[in-house]
Amino acid sequence: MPIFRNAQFEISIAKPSGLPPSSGAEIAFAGRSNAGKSSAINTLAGHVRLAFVSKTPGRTQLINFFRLNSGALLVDLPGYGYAAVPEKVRREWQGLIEHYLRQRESLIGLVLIMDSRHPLTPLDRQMIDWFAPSGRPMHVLLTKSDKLSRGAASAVLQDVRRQLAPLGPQVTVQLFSSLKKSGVEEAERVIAAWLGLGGPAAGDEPAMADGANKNPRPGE
Ligand SMILES: Nc1nc2c(ncn2[C@@H]2O[C@H](COP(=O)(O)OP(=O)(O)O)[C@@H](O)[C@H]2O)c(=O)[nH]1
Ligand SMILES: [Mg+2]
Repeated sequence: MPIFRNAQFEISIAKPSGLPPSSGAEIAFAGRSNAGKSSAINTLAGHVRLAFVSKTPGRTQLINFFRLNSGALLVDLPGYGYAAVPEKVRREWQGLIEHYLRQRESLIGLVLIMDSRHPLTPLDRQMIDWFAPSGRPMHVLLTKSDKLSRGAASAVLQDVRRQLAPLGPQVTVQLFSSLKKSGVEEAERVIAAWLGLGGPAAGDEPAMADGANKNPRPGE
């Protein structure tokens, strides 16, 4: 389900006070600078430059909101961990991200982007610590998986799953590559389910089926 197709830019904010009213579901994307967050957003959106892909990491200091077809918002959080940023600026970004992850009522799920070659850095752990207490779902994209052999990628996947297992089943992890466009459907399935767009859940099936049209396939 191409839930991110035709996403439209809505607003950028630099301070918590600029946040639009909390209404409708928001899915946030977070990650270290250069982890591949903008590329992943663009890959999911099927868009070349929805989120700016830069060779100069750490430029995005804003929270950018994009409106999805379903009405939900995709929220692109500023990349963190870029060493060359002055301490004062870094504290401001972190304050903004922390405020958003801890306080935002309409935030229904977090997509955390990590470079599969350097997963779970201390700052990634910090994001997880801010967000996980909400009990809301988090999906980790281990991106740039094309840079690892199959065996190495699968070992990283197992290791990150094991390390995050104590957080519970609402935390899920997958491999992703924006270069190879791999992992797109898996990510879409997980996020569509958060938005209630994953098709009828088992419990929603009509109690009485009349035999015809018992398992209608969408699009037929
Ligand atoms: N090989 C490979 N390179 C990637 C992938 N995703 C991003 N990159 C590269 O990594 C760098 C940082 O990507 P970007 O999306 O700007 O990262 P951001 O700072 O997290 O938004 C760029 O040079 C991208 O071309 C991927 O899946 N595979
Ligand atoms: Mg970026």
